[in-house]
Amino acid sequence: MNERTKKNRLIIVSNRLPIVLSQADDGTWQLRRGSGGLVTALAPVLKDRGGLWIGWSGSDQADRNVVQKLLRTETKNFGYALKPVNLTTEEKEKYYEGFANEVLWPLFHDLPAHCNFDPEYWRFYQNVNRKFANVIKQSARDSDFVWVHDYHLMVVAKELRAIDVKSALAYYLHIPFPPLDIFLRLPWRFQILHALLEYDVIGFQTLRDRRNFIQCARTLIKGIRVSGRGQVVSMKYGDRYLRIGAFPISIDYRDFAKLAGSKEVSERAWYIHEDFPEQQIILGIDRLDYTKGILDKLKGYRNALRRYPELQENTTLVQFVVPSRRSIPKYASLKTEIERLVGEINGEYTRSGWIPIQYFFRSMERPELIAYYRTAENALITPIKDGMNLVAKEYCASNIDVRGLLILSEFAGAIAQFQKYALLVNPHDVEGIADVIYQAFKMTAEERKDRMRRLRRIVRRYDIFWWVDSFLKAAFAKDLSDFPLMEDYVPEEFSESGAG
Ligand code: GDG
Repeated sequence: MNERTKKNRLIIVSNRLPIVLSQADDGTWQLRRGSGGLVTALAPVLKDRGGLWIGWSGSDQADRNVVQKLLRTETKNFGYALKPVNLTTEEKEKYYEGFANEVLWPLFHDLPAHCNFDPEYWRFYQNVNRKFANVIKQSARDSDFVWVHDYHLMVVAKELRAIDVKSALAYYLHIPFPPLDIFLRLPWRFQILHALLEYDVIGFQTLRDRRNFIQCARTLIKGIRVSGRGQVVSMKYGDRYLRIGAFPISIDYRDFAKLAGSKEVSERAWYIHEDFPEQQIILGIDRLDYTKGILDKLKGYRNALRRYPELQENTTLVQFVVPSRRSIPKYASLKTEIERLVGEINGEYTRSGWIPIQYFFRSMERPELIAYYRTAENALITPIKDGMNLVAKEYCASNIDVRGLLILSEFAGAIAQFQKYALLVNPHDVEGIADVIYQAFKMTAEERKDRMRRLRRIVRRYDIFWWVDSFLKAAFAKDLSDFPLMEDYVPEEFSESGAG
């Protein structure tokens, strides 16, 4: 990191603070530290340079004075300060569940038919983004580096500029950026684009997302000029220059690998396999979400059982669906559909002593999750569109016995780094998924080992700490030629057979 990057204090802004609030039986509220990859990566940077994390506490039920007090007393050992943005129940419903999750989420995952373009949602989205901006202004100094995260907060920079905040403003989008024809459907397309262009640095997961963004900006806004090649390019907008880059997010590789080798995980992994003697496990772990292609995966597996009977009694699909966003009707009905299909497939193929699909609707503690990653011979990940997909990276990092094979959708962001060594599937191609499942079943131990070893090498090299570092460097580097395309990165390539 160069000298300038060291000087600036960092303000991280995300929809949620990195904490979990919960209410005990006696009604008292408790706070614990969140555990996601983003916190793991950013906490040391925040501690190091001093800083602040701003976000919503995640609860509209807890009294705001109680939240304030908990934040004051329970986060002393975090090493950085946390500052809440309080949301009312109506704001939660219309900004978060409404605009973020019923408009931006489906649209940016190429599903405009799932969108509910309610103008009331848009008004709330702007108001809440303004609320965030006002909280940021209370703390921000001109020399700070404010780093805003994700689709909930796209217009914060515009609000900050409007109230004369002069800090450097950066933005990272964790989900895909849609192609022009899809983005055009958004009734507020101009407002969103203009607002995004108020940031100084914008990061996307992949080159494809960046290209979509640049194409939208060039088409809808006059006078945009883009120069440079490589991972980070420069965009001229009026008299301002922005930096636009592709930074594939990642995980703490070492932490996953270490936990995978722990006694607790090793024992759990052994017990898991005891339940499936002489069988290959095909593992699926997905949040309940229509973007994750869970139904497509189930149909693909059913087709595989039908066309390749050898897979019957020799494979089991272990599918975890992790509860998520259930107050949104589309999610509740997806759950019903998944469970109907699982029932249908199990009803058709179950034999005495063998059930084709083991289905769980719950979340897991980390050791259990990692034990499944470690022991499953295959991971089957079939999103119809995904910003990155960290499950794919976590599976590789945890696969310390190097026996696992990754089967991954062509539409997950992770494919740009993994396409040479994973087996690729198009989630819309039921027979193609089936063929690849059979190909995986037949693959030799040596080929599996070779592929997994190379995948692990990529995840180890480009881990979450690399991600933070390269984003910050891109913001401050004098010369963009410091950012050639990453090695191991294949921008876009489709092979005719479909299979890796
Ligand atoms: C968004 C973008 C992008 C899942 N089940 C359990 C559990 N998990 C953890 C996984 C993983 C995370 O949740 C899921 O991350 P993904 O990347 O797969 O998907 P999204 O939630 O949709 O995330 C995505 C990501 O943001 C980061 O930028 O990659 O494209 O959609 O870390 O481990 N963790 C535990 N128990 C579970 O049951 N402990």
